[in-house]
Amino acid sequence: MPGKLWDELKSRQTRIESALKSHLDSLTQDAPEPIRAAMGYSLMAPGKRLRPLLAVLACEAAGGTIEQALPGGVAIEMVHTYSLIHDDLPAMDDDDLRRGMPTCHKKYGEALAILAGDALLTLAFHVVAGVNGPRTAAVSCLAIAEGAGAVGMVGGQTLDLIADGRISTDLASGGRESPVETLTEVTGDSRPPLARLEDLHARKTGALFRSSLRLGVYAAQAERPEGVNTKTLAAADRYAAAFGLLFQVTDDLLDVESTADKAGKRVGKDAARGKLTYPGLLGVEESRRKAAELGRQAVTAAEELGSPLLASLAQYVVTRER
Ligand code: GRG
Repeated sequence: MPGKLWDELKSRQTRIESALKSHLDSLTQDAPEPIRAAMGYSLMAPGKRLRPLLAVLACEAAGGTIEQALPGGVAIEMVHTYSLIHDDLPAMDDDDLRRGMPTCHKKYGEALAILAGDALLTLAFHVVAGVNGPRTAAVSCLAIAEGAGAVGMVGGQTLDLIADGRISTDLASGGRESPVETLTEVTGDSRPPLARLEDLHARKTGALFRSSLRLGVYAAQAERPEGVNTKTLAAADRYAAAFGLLFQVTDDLLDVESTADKAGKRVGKDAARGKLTYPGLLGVEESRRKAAELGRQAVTAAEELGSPLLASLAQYVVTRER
Protein backbone atom coordinates (compact mmCIF):
# COMPACT_ATOMS: atom_id res chain seq x y z
CA MET A 1 0.00 0.00 0.00
CA PRO A 2 1.47 3.45 -0.87
CA GLY A 3 3.10 5.16 2.12
CA LYS A 4 0.78 8.13 2.47
CA LEU A 5 -2.43 6.12 2.23
CA TRP A 6 -1.00 3.49 4.57
CA ASP A 7 -0.12 6.20 7.15
CA GLU A 8 -3.69 7.46 7.06
CA LEU A 9 -5.17 3.98 7.39
CA LYS A 10 -2.72 2.50 9.88
CA SER A 11 -4.38 3.73 13.07
CA ARG A 12 -7.73 2.45 11.80
CA GLN A 13 -6.21 -0.92 10.95
CA THR A 14 -4.73 -1.16 14.45
CA ARG A 15 -8.15 -0.48 15.93
CA ILE A 16 -9.68 -3.10 13.63
CA GLU A 17 -7.10 -5.73 14.69
CA SER A 18 -7.77 -5.19 18.38
CA ALA A 19 -11.56 -5.12 17.86
CA LEU A 20 -11.36 -8.44 15.99
CA LYS A 21 -9.40 -9.99 18.83
CA SER A 22 -11.53 -8.62 21.64
CA HIS A 23 -14.83 -9.62 20.02
CA LEU A 24 -13.55 -13.09 19.26
CA ASP A 25 -12.11 -13.57 22.75
CA SER A 26 -15.12 -12.32 24.65
CA LEU A 27 -17.83 -13.98 22.55
CA THR A 28 -16.17 -17.41 22.42
CA GLN A 29 -15.00 -17.55 26.04
CA ASP A 30 -17.19 -20.56 26.78
CA ALA A 31 -16.56 -22.39 23.51
CA PRO A 32 -14.45 -25.57 23.36
CA GLU A 33 -10.76 -24.71 22.96
CA PRO A 34 -10.22 -26.39 19.54
CA ILE A 35 -12.94 -24.33 17.83
CA ARG A 36 -11.68 -21.11 19.45
CA ALA A 37 -8.18 -21.92 18.24
CA ALA A 38 -9.23 -22.68 14.65
CA MET A 39 -11.40 -19.55 14.44
CA GLY A 40 -8.63 -17.39 15.87
CA TYR A 41 -5.99 -18.92 13.61
CA SER A 42 -7.81 -17.83 10.45
CA LEU A 43 -9.40 -14.62 11.70
CA MET A 44 -6.18 -13.18 13.15
CA ALA A 45 -4.01 -14.25 10.18
CA PRO A 46 -2.54 -11.22 8.39
CA GLY A 47 -5.34 -10.18 6.05
CA LYS A 48 -5.57 -6.75 4.47
CA ARG A 49 -8.79 -5.97 6.43
CA LEU A 50 -10.22 -4.24 3.39
CA ARG A 51 -13.84 -4.92 4.28
CA PRO A 52 -13.68 -3.51 7.82
CA LEU A 53 -11.74 -0.53 6.44
CA LEU A 54 -14.52 0.07 3.93
CA ALA A 55 -17.07 -0.07 6.75
CA VAL A 56 -15.07 2.40 8.82
CA LEU A 57 -14.46 4.82 5.93
CA ALA A 58 -18.11 4.68 4.83
CA CYS A 59 -19.23 5.33 8.41
CA GLU A 60 -16.91 8.32 8.70
CA ALA A 61 -18.08 9.64 5.32
CA ALA A 62 -21.68 9.32 6.52
CA GLY A 63 -20.95 11.37 9.64
CA GLY A 64 -20.22 8.57 12.12
CA THR A 65 -17.22 7.48 14.17
CA ILE A 66 -14.85 4.52 14.11
CA GLU A 67 -16.38 3.25 17.39
CA GLN A 68 -19.76 3.02 15.69
CA ALA A 69 -18.28 1.29 12.64
CA LEU A 70 -16.12 -1.33 14.35
CA PRO A 71 -18.78 -3.94 15.21
CA GLY A 72 -20.00 -4.03 11.59
CA GLY A 73 -16.41 -4.11 10.36
CA VAL A 74 -15.57 -7.00 12.69
CA ALA A 75 -18.69 -8.88 11.62
CA ILE A 76 -17.96 -8.56 7.91
CA GLU A 77 -14.35 -9.69 8.38
CA MET A 78 -15.70 -12.76 10.19
CA VAL A 79 -17.98 -13.54 7.25
CA HIS A 80 -15.12 -12.98 4.80
CA THR A 81 -12.81 -15.25 6.82
CA TYR A 82 -15.44 -17.99 6.93
CA SER A 83 -15.74 -17.77 3.14
CA LEU A 84 -11.98 -18.11 2.71
CA ILE A 85 -11.81 -21.13 5.06
CA HIS A 86 -14.59 -22.90 3.19
CA ASP A 87 -13.30 -21.84 -0.24
CA ASP A 88 -9.91 -23.40 0.57
CA LEU A 89 -11.42 -26.82 1.38
CA PRO A 90 -10.70 -29.74 -0.97
CA ALA A 91 -14.36 -29.80 -2.07
CA MET A 92 -14.06 -26.20 -3.28
CA ASP A 93 -10.87 -24.47 -4.39
CA ASP A 94 -8.55 -26.90 -2.61
CA ASP A 95 -5.77 -24.61 -1.42
CA ASP A 96 -2.89 -25.15 1.01
CA LEU A 97 -1.84 -21.54 1.48
CA ARG A 98 -3.85 -18.53 2.63
CA ARG A 99 -2.68 -15.19 3.99
CA GLY A 100 0.84 -16.58 3.74
CA MET A 101 0.06 -19.47 6.11
CA PRO A 102 -1.22 -23.05 5.83
CA THR A 103 -4.98 -23.02 5.24
CA CYS A 104 -7.29 -23.76 8.18
CA HIS A 105 -7.98 -27.35 7.12
CA LYS A 106 -4.27 -28.02 6.58
CA LYS A 107 -3.59 -26.90 10.14
CA TYR A 108 -6.68 -28.26 11.94
CA GLY A 109 -8.22 -30.84 9.62
CA GLU A 110 -11.33 -30.55 7.48
CA ALA A 111 -13.97 -31.13 10.17
CA LEU A 112 -12.71 -28.36 12.43
CA ALA A 113 -12.17 -26.02 9.47
CA ILE A 114 -15.78 -26.47 8.37
CA LEU A 115 -16.96 -25.79 11.92
CA ALA A 116 -14.68 -22.75 12.30
CA GLY A 117 -16.23 -21.27 9.15
CA ASP A 118 -19.75 -22.02 10.41
CA ALA A 119 -18.98 -20.48 13.78
CA LEU A 120 -17.45 -17.31 12.30
CA LEU A 121 -20.51 -16.77 10.11
CA THR A 122 -22.81 -17.19 13.09
CA LEU A 123 -20.65 -14.99 15.30
CA ALA A 124 -20.92 -12.14 12.79
CA PHE A 125 -24.64 -11.85 13.50
CA HIS A 126 -23.98 -12.04 17.24
CA VAL A 127 -21.56 -9.11 16.97
CA VAL A 128 -23.93 -6.72 15.19
CA ALA A 129 -27.09 -7.83 17.00
CA GLY A 130 -25.99 -6.37 20.31
CA VAL A 131 -24.63 -2.90 19.53
CA ASN A 132 -25.47 0.58 18.18
CA GLY A 133 -29.21 0.34 18.90
CA PRO A 134 -32.05 -1.81 17.57
CA ARG A 135 -32.53 -0.20 14.15
CA THR A 136 -28.84 -0.43 13.33
CA ALA A 137 -28.77 -4.03 14.55
CA ALA A 138 -31.73 -5.01 12.36
CA VAL A 139 -30.52 -3.39 9.14
CA SER A 140 -26.98 -4.61 9.76
CA CYS A 141 -28.17 -8.23 10.10
CA LEU A 142 -30.08 -7.76 6.86
CA ALA A 143 -27.04 -6.31 5.08
CA ILE A 144 -24.91 -9.27 6.14
CA ALA A 145 -27.55 -11.84 5.24
CA GLU A 146 -28.11 -10.33 1.79
CA GLY A 147 -24.42 -10.06 1.03
CA ALA A 148 -23.42 -13.49 2.31
CA GLY A 149 -26.41 -15.57 1.25
CA ALA A 150 -27.75 -17.39 -1.79
CA VAL A 151 -28.40 -14.24 -3.83
CA GLY A 152 -24.99 -12.84 -2.85
CA MET A 153 -21.68 -14.55 -2.05
CA VAL A 154 -22.95 -18.13 -1.78
CA GLY A 155 -24.83 -17.66 -5.06
CA GLY A 156 -21.67 -16.36 -6.74
CA GLN A 157 -19.62 -19.22 -5.38
CA THR A 158 -22.26 -21.64 -6.69
CA LEU A 159 -22.02 -20.15 -10.19
CA ASP A 160 -18.23 -20.25 -10.00
CA LEU A 161 -18.15 -23.91 -9.00
CA ILE A 162 -20.68 -24.81 -11.70
CA ALA A 163 -18.52 -23.05 -14.32
CA ASP A 164 -15.53 -24.92 -12.93
CA GLY A 165 -17.30 -28.29 -13.22
CA ARG A 166 -17.09 -28.79 -9.44
CA ILE A 167 -20.83 -28.76 -8.89
CA SER A 168 -22.56 -31.24 -11.12
CA THR A 169 -26.29 -31.15 -11.56
CA ASP A 170 -28.78 -33.08 -13.67
CA LEU A 171 -28.42 -30.28 -16.20
CA ALA A 172 -24.64 -30.35 -16.57
CA SER A 173 -23.27 -33.19 -18.57
CA GLY A 174 -19.94 -32.39 -16.95
CA GLY A 175 -16.37 -31.71 -17.82
CA ARG A 176 -16.16 -31.37 -21.56
CA GLU A 177 -17.55 -27.85 -22.16
CA SER A 178 -15.96 -24.44 -21.63
CA PRO A 179 -16.93 -22.69 -18.36
CA VAL A 180 -19.38 -20.45 -20.24
CA GLU A 181 -21.02 -23.40 -21.99
CA THR A 182 -21.37 -25.26 -18.70
CA LEU A 183 -22.96 -22.23 -17.07
CA THR A 184 -25.36 -21.75 -19.97
CA GLU A 185 -26.37 -25.39 -19.81
CA VAL A 186 -27.10 -25.26 -16.07
CA THR A 187 -28.50 -21.76 -15.59
CA GLY A 188 -30.10 -21.10 -19.00
CA ASP A 189 -28.44 -17.66 -18.90
CA SER A 190 -27.21 -16.90 -22.40
CA ARG A 191 -26.07 -13.29 -22.00
CA PRO A 192 -22.61 -12.49 -23.41
CA PRO A 193 -19.73 -13.99 -21.39
CA LEU A 194 -18.55 -10.64 -19.94
CA ALA A 195 -22.00 -9.85 -18.52
CA ARG A 196 -22.11 -13.25 -16.88
CA LEU A 197 -18.60 -13.02 -15.51
CA GLU A 198 -19.56 -9.69 -13.97
CA ASP A 199 -22.79 -11.09 -12.54
CA LEU A 200 -20.82 -13.96 -10.98
CA HIS A 201 -18.30 -11.59 -9.38
CA ALA A 202 -20.89 -9.01 -8.33
CA ARG A 203 -22.32 -11.84 -6.24
CA LYS A 204 -19.21 -13.72 -5.17
CA THR A 205 -17.01 -10.76 -4.22
CA GLY A 206 -19.01 -7.58 -4.77
CA ALA A 207 -21.95 -8.43 -2.51
CA LEU A 208 -19.78 -8.47 0.64
CA PHE A 209 -18.16 -5.18 -0.32
CA ARG A 210 -21.65 -3.71 -0.63
CA SER A 211 -22.51 -5.09 2.81
CA SER A 212 -19.30 -3.57 4.21
CA LEU A 213 -20.12 -0.07 2.96
CA ARG A 214 -23.74 -0.40 4.02
CA LEU A 215 -22.78 -1.52 7.52
CA GLY A 216 -20.74 1.67 7.82
CA VAL A 217 -23.54 3.93 6.59
CA TYR A 218 -26.08 2.21 8.84
CA ALA A 219 -23.81 2.50 11.88
CA ALA A 220 -23.61 6.26 11.27
CA GLN A 221 -27.20 6.95 10.36
CA ALA A 222 -29.74 4.26 11.18
CA GLU A 223 -30.54 5.53 14.68
CA ARG A 224 -31.07 9.12 13.52
CA PRO A 225 -34.68 10.32 13.65
CA GLU A 226 -34.57 11.08 9.91
CA GLY A 227 -33.15 7.60 9.20
CA VAL A 228 -30.61 6.68 6.54
CA ASN A 229 -29.87 9.21 3.81
CA THR A 230 -30.82 7.46 0.57
CA LYS A 231 -28.33 9.50 -1.51
CA THR A 232 -25.46 8.43 0.75
CA LEU A 233 -26.58 4.82 0.54
CA ALA A 234 -26.87 4.96 -3.26
CA ALA A 235 -23.35 6.45 -3.58
CA ALA A 236 -22.02 3.77 -1.20
CA ASP A 237 -23.63 1.08 -3.37
CA ARG A 238 -22.11 2.62 -6.53
CA TYR A 239 -18.69 2.67 -4.91
CA ALA A 240 -19.06 -0.95 -3.80
CA ALA A 241 -20.16 -2.12 -7.26
CA ALA A 242 -17.16 -0.52 -8.99
CA PHE A 243 -14.74 -1.47 -6.21
CA GLY A 244 -15.93 -5.10 -6.21
CA LEU A 245 -15.37 -5.60 -9.94
CA LEU A 246 -12.11 -3.67 -9.77
CA PHE A 247 -10.94 -5.93 -6.97
CA GLN A 248 -11.81 -9.01 -9.00
CA VAL A 249 -10.13 -7.82 -12.21
CA THR A 250 -6.96 -7.15 -10.23
CA ASP A 251 -7.30 -10.49 -8.40
CA ASP A 252 -7.41 -12.21 -11.80
CA LEU A 253 -4.43 -10.16 -13.00
CA LEU A 254 -2.45 -11.09 -9.87
CA ASP A 255 -3.15 -14.74 -10.59
CA VAL A 256 -1.53 -14.29 -14.01
CA GLU A 257 1.28 -11.91 -13.10
CA SER A 258 2.23 -12.25 -9.42
CA THR A 259 4.20 -14.80 -7.40
CA ALA A 260 3.02 -16.83 -4.39
CA ASP A 261 5.51 -14.93 -2.21
CA LYS A 262 4.07 -11.56 -3.12
CA ALA A 263 0.42 -12.60 -3.20
CA GLY A 264 0.51 -14.79 -0.06
CA LYS A 265 -1.43 -17.53 -1.86
CA ARG A 266 -1.09 -19.88 -4.80
CA VAL A 267 -1.02 -18.14 -8.20
CA GLY A 268 -1.44 -19.35 -11.78
CA LYS A 269 -4.26 -21.68 -10.78
CA ASP A 270 -7.00 -19.97 -12.81
CA ALA A 271 -5.35 -20.57 -16.16
CA ALA A 272 -4.33 -24.08 -15.09
CA ARG A 273 -7.99 -24.89 -14.48
CA GLY A 274 -9.31 -23.09 -17.56
CA LYS A 275 -11.33 -20.76 -15.30
CA LEU A 276 -13.54 -17.96 -16.53
CA THR A 277 -11.45 -14.82 -15.78
CA TYR A 278 -11.01 -11.26 -17.03
CA PRO A 279 -7.56 -11.84 -18.56
CA GLY A 280 -8.87 -15.08 -20.08
CA LEU A 281 -11.83 -13.28 -21.64
CA LEU A 282 -10.38 -9.83 -22.45
CA GLY A 283 -6.61 -10.34 -22.43
CA VAL A 284 -4.18 -8.73 -19.98
CA GLU A 285 -4.02 -5.26 -21.59
CA GLU A 286 -7.78 -4.84 -21.88
CA SER A 287 -8.18 -6.14 -18.30
CA ARG A 288 -5.80 -3.41 -17.15
CA ARG A 289 -7.83 -0.79 -19.02
CA LYS A 290 -10.96 -2.19 -17.42
CA ALA A 291 -9.36 -1.92 -13.97
CA ALA A 292 -8.45 1.71 -14.62
CA GLU A 293 -12.01 2.51 -15.75
CA LEU A 294 -13.55 0.80 -12.70
CA GLY A 295 -11.07 2.71 -10.53
CA ARG A 296 -12.36 5.98 -12.03
CA GLN A 297 -15.96 4.96 -11.35
CA ALA A 298 -15.13 4.15 -7.73
CA VAL A 299 -13.31 7.49 -7.33
CA THR A 300 -16.38 9.35 -8.64
CA ALA A 301 -18.60 7.56 -6.11
CA ALA A 302 -16.05 8.29 -3.34
CA GLU A 303 -16.19 11.98 -4.27
CA GLU A 304 -19.98 11.89 -3.99
CA LEU A 305 -19.49 10.45 -0.52
CA GLY A 306 -16.93 13.17 0.25
CA SER A 307 -14.25 10.59 1.11
CA PRO A 308 -10.71 11.16 -0.25
CA LEU A 309 -9.61 7.99 1.59
CA LEU A 310 -12.15 5.82 -0.22
CA ALA A 311 -10.92 7.39 -3.46
CA SER A 312 -7.28 6.62 -2.62
CA LEU A 313 -8.14 3.07 -1.61
CA ALA A 314 -9.72 2.44 -5.00
CA GLN A 315 -6.64 3.90 -6.70
CA TYR A 316 -4.44 1.60 -4.63
CA VAL A 317 -6.44 -1.46 -5.71
CA VAL A 318 -5.88 -0.58 -9.40
CA THR A 319 -2.15 -1.20 -8.89
CA ARG A 320 -2.10 -3.59 -5.91
CA GLU A 321 0.43 -6.41 -5.63
CA ARG A 322 -1.37 -8.63 -3.11
C1 GRG B 1 -17.27 -20.53 0.43
C2 GRG B 1 -19.52 -19.41 0.38
C3 GRG B 1 -18.12 -19.42 0.00
C4 GRG B 1 -17.68 -18.39 -0.73
C5 GRG B 1 -16.31 -18.21 -1.10
C6 GRG B 1 -14.59 -15.27 -1.11
C7 GRG B 1 -14.83 -16.48 -1.89
C8 GRG B 1 -16.21 -16.99 -1.95
C9 GRG B 1 -13.85 -17.13 -2.48
C10 GRG B 1 -12.45 -16.73 -2.38
C11 GRG B 1 -11.83 -16.97 -3.70
C12 GRG B 1 -11.24 -15.74 -4.20
C13 GRG B 1 -9.75 -15.70 -4.21
C14 GRG B 1 -11.99 -14.74 -4.61
C15 GRG B 1 -11.40 -13.52 -5.14
C16 GRG B 1 -11.62 -12.34 -4.32
C17 GRG B 1 -11.28 -12.52 -2.89
C18 GRG B 1 -12.42 -12.64 -1.99
C19 GRG B 1 -10.02 -12.51 -2.48
C20 GRG B 1 -9.59 -12.58 -1.06
O1 GRG B 1 -9.88 -11.37 -0.41
P1 GRG B 1 -8.72 -10.41 0.11
O2 GRG B 1 -7.70 -10.20 -0.96
O3 GRG B 1 -8.07 -11.33 1.22
O4 GRG B 1 -9.33 -9.19 0.70
P2 GRG B 1 -7.41 -10.97 2.62
O5 GRG B 1 -6.70 -12.22 3.01
O6 GRG B 1 -6.48 -9.81 2.45
O7 GRG B 1 -8.55 -10.65 3.54
